[in-house]
Formats: sequence, structure tokens, C-alpha cells
Amino acid sequence: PSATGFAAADLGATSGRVVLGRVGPDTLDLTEVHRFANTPVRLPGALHWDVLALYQGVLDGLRRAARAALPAGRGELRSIGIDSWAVDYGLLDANGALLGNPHHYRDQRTEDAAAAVHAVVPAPELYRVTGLQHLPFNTVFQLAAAQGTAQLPAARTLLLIPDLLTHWLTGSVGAEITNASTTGLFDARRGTWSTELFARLGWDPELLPPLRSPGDHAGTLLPHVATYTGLPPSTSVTTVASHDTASAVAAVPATEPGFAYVSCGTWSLVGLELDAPVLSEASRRANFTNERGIDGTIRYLRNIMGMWLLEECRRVWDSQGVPSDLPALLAEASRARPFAALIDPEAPEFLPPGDMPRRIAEHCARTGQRPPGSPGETVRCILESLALAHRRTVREAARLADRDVTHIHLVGGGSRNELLCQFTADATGLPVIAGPTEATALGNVLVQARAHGLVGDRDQMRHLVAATQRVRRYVPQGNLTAWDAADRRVASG
Ligand code: LRH
Repeated sequence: PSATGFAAADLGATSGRVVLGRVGPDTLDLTEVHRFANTPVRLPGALHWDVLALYQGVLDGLRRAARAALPAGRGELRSIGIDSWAVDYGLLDANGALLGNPHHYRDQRTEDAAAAVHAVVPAPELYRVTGLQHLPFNTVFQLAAAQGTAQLPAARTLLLIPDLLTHWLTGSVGAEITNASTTGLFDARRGTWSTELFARLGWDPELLPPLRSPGDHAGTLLPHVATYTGLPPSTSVTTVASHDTASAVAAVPATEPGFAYVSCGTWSLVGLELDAPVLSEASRRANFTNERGIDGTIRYLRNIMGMWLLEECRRVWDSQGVPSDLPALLAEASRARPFAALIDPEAPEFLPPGDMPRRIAEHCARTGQRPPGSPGETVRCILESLALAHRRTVREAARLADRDVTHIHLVGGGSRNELLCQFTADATGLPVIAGPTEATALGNVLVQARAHGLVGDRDQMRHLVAATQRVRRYVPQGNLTAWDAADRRVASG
């Protein structure tokens, strides 16, 4: 039988793409049919996403996917799934109109919002219910920051970004559960909205749409969407793991237990897949999160700043006329002196956009180290520091969840970075299986394929990824005690 086609729209912090995935009993392949920039827009008040441009990018991508899927032998396009980064949302009024442009999670308006929330629900209690790591941009803090705006009282429906786009494609209203679990308004144990928390914070629980799960049918295309894209109006939009990280974890090519994962893109999401949340006070203090994965699993992980550090440096170098070609920078970094300067990639000062090379230099100076003297040295500093953060996080997750970790799957765009993969293996002393780079899109496609009866359970999904996608194995080399010493240096600040 010929493979069946699924379109995955995957929106990342710097670009969006639509891929056509073809799935059969032994087939899983992706073709990117459209890629478009995701360029945040700074208005006088705040930093925003250009959500209409993103929606238009999805529409154009679907139109191309429709054409690519149609030629004989390539099968039909069975369904569409949408995923994006977490936490951000749009508000709809009583007529379904979007109230303002969604904010970017890197906007700094939430600076005082956590204190306002914690005054009503103390942080330990918030964690016992939601199990969510403290990040200043969690949806709950963004809503607190929206207090006093004209939009909040006018709002009738809160839709997370993938749910908003699904709404525009289909007219349906819902909240996908893996992404809902990143809001700080979701009960980790019960797997439902915490309407009680929501009401205590002074908001109307009616804002929160009914939950839906990966694999649920979300709707079919609105007539004008079908006309524009050239897809049949009966084409279904399938709810996927709409949080990109949940899709990526679903496609980790693990064939044995004992794995930790690093979903490495703009962020490094580092942790374990568990059956039940860990809501202990020790876990809260270590700032681990209990986000939902597919099939009721828990993504027990921590956010590490990730390739953002490198990408933001390159953006700044580029604007200053400093060469920012990645292969050349990585070659320089590989020749630079080991452990010359190290940073803590979890430090909050690295979160907002801006002059990253300068911030890294200041961080080094403040911690008594000589700042990197060249872009190559800066990249070395970033990659070694990320590898150390991967190591710390894998070890802490294993300790807090009482698990043995025997190997690490590193997926996402960062898996192309050979230096980072090798450093992660060296720092942890564990083998690193790197790839696939397109784990998120694969997870998106696989959840759709499963909903349409083409693949079996989670294990079979992962076996299919392992059997069809290229991965590369990095074995630890070099000197673990040097990494131990480097780790102690970062820990002592
Ligand atoms: C990665 C990601 C991550 C969230 C962040 C906002 O793209 O979804 O899991 O914490 O973006």
C-alpha cells in the first residue's frame, strides 16, 4: 500500500515550517514544503509575535502540501496537525475576535507578576498543584501582568497559539493538554485545568476552553480555508501534542528504557519521561517541571537556555559586521582552550533579546573569569557551559525521580552540532544518540498517523523513528575529572 500523507505545521521561535509526512508500515519520511521566518515585532509597549503572518505561513504551507501530496502514487493528504512553542496565547472577545497581538514570552512585562500571583497562591502550593517549574513567562504570570488592561475583562476565550491557529482553520475551540500543562493553571496530578486556582486568582474559569488530547479530532476545514489551500473541506485537523517539546519527546528514537532526553533547539529541554509527576519540595527547589507528554506521560524536565545563546550571539555579530558563519565559528571553538570561561546558562539575564556577547562577557567578569576574547572562544564557552548544564540536569532529574539513566537521546536542531553532542557525552560520561533533527515534526506526524490507525503504541512509534531516521552515536571521550572540576567551578559561581 502507498504511504499516507499528513501535514505538520511546526512553529518555532525563529521560523515556522510545514512538512509533508508520509507514513506506512515501514515508512516515515518528511518533506519540507514551506519554511517562513518568525520575526517578533517590538511595539512601544511590548514584544509581540506576528501571529497573522504565522497563520498566513501555515495557510501557504498547506497549499503547497496539498499540491505535493496529490501527484499519483504519493497518496492523499489525510490530516493536518499544528504545534508550536508553549505558554503564549491569544484572547478572543465575545464575537471571536482576537484582542490584540499575542505577547512574546521573552517580553519583560511579567517582571513583577510572580510576586502578585504568589501573594494569592504561595509558590510551594502553586507547585504542589501544577508541578510547573518557575519561569517568569508562564501563562499564569502573563495573565497577572495583563491585569488592568482593557483586553482581560473583554476576553471570553483564551487560546494557546496552536489552538488559536486550529480555531482559525476549523472554527473549533479547545485546549490541547500537553500545551495546557505549561500554563501554570493545570493540575498535574488530575490532568485537568485547575479552575479553582484560576478563580482564586480572580479570573473567570469560563476563559479556559475544554481540554482535548493528542489524537483527538479537532475539526474540518472552514470553507474559505479549503478554497485557499486547495484541500477538500473534509480534511481533518487532528489534535497533536501541540507543545513542540511534547511532540519532540514523542519521537525520541528510544528502543530501550533508561534514557534521558535533550530536546535541543532554541531551548534545551532536559529530562526524563515518567508515569507520574514528582511534586516534592526538593523537586520544586531544583525547578523541575512536570509537563504532560502523550498518553498521560509526564515530561519531567528543566528548561536550559539552549542554542538561543549561540543564535543571539550570531545575530548580534552579524549586525556588527563580525563574521558569524556557523561552521567557521564551530571550527574556531573546537580549537579554543578548554574550560577557559564558563557561564551558568540558566541565569535569568540571558533570557531577553539583546547584546548576548556582552552579557556573556559581563557574566564571566562578575564571576572572576577572563571573558572570552574572540567569537570562537565565546562559542566554546557557550557549548561547554551547555554540556555542563545538560549533565547537571540529567543527574538531578535521575536523583529526584529515583531513576537510572544509561544513555541520552539528543534530538532537534542542536543534534547537528557535533561539538555540543560530543561535549554532552564527555561531560555526562554517557553515550549520546543524536538525532533526528526534525523530531518535533516527526512527533506531530506520528500522532496524526496513529489517530488514523497507521501506527501502534508509543513504543512502535519510537521504533519506527529509530528504523527510518538517521542518528549518530557519540561515546564519551577524554577526561571526566576535568568536567567534574569545571562543574564545581560553575556551581561555586
Ligand atoms: C520550546 C518551548 C519550551 C518552552 C518554551 C517557551 O520551543 O516550547 O518547551 O518552555 O518554548
